[in-house]
Amino acid sequence: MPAEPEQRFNAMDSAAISQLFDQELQKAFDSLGCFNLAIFGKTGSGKSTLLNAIFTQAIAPTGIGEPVTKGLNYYRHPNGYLGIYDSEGFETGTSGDAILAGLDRVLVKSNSGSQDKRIHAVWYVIRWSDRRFESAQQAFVSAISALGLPVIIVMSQVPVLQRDGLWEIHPEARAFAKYIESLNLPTFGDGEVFMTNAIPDSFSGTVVYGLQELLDATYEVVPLAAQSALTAAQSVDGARKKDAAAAVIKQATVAATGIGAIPIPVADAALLVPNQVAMIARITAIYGLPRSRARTMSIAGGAILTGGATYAGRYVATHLLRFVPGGLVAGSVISGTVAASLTRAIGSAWVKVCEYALTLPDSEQELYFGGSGATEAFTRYLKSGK
Ligand SMILES: Nc1nc2c(ncn2[C@@H]2O[C@H](COP(=O)(O)OP(=O)(O)OP(=O)(O)O)[C@@H](O)[C@H]2O)c(=O)[nH]1
Ligand SMILES: [Mg+2]
Repeated sequence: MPAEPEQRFNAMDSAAISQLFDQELQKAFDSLGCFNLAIFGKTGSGKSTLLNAIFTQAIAPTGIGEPVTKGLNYYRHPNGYLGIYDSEGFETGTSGDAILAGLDRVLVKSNSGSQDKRIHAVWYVIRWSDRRFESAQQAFVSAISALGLPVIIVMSQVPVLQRDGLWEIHPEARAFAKYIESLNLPTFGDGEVFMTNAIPDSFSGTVVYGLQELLDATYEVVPLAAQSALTAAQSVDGARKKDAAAAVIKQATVAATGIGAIPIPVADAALLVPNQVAMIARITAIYGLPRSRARTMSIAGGAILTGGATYAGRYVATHLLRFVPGGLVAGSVISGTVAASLTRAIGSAWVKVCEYALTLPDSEQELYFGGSGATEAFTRYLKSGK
C-alpha cells in the first residue's frame, strides 16, 4: 500500500513531464504578452545602460533591431515579454521630426489591430552633466505627449553618495532637475524628473539610485494588460515577482484541492503533476528565466517534479496514512488538504530556486538548471519548508 503513489507516478515518466513543461512554459510566456517601452535621449545619455540595469537580460545593443524609421529601431527580447523602441544616436531637430512621424505610424498601426507592438511607456533620458535641456528637446517631449503617449523624464548618471544611511545627491543635479520640473512639461507627475544612477562607481563612491522609483512610476502609466510582462521583464523589484508567483501558487493550490477531493484513499501524486508542471512553468516565466534555455529548463523541470512528486508520494504514505487508517471519506477530504499543501510547498520551493537563479550571471544560470544545482536546491527547499 505505501508504495502505491510512487508506482502510479511512474506511469508519467520524466520525459513526458519535460515535454509537458516545455509546452506549459511556452504557454506561460505567451500569456504574459509584451511590454513595449520607447526610450529617447541624446547619444551617450545612458539609455542602454539604464535598460540593462532594469531588465533581466540585456537587449542586443546592435544588430537584430527592426528599423521603424530613421534613427528608431525596435528590439524584441528573445523571451518575448519586452520590446524596446530605441533611438540610438538620436539628436533633436530633423531626426526628431522623423522619429515623431515614425511614432505616429506605430500608433496608427497599434490602434488598428497590431497590439503587440503598442507603446506602453516612454522614457526621456537627460544626462545630468549636460546641464542643458534645449528648447528642441522640450518640444520633442511635448510632441510625444501630444501623441497620447505617457512620458517619464529620467535624469541619468546622477552622482549619489550614501553617507550614514542617507542619500546625498549632487546639489547641481538637484538644481538641474528643479529647473526642468519648473517647466511643467505635460509628462508623468506634471513634469516630475526621476533622478537615477544605473551603475556604481567605486572611484567617486557613487551608488545605484532611483531605479525602483522609475519602475514604480512606469507601472503607474502601463495598462493592466501589460503589467505581467513588465513584472517578468524587470529585475529590480523582486517583491513584484514574488507577489505574482504567490498568485499563481494560490490558483494551483485551489486546483490541487479539487483534484485531491476525488474520493481515493491516497492522494495520487501523479494526478497532481500536470497542475504542478503548469504552476512551475508560470513561475519560471514570471522570473523571466530564459526561454532560449527551455531545453535545459525542461529537463531540470522534469527531474524536479519527479523528485517533488516522489517526495509527495512518500509524504502521503508515511505521514497521512498513520493518521487516517483507510477511511475512504476522511482520507479523501484530507487528501485534498494534503494535495494543496504539497502543491504550495512545491511552488514555494520553486520560487526560491528562481530567486536564486536570478542572482546568477546568464552563463551560470545555464549550468544551474542544466546540472544538478537547481534540482538539489529544490529538494533542499522542499524539505526545509515542510
Ligand atoms: N557612472 C555611470 N555611467 C553611466 C551611466 N549610464 C551610462 N553611463 C556611461 O555612459 C556611457 C554611455 O552610455 P550608453 O548607455 O551607451 O548611452 P546611450 O544613451 O545608449 O547612447 P547611444 O546608444 O549612443 O544613443 C557609457 O560609457 C556608460 O558606461 C550611469 O548611470 N552611471
Ligand atoms: Mg544605446
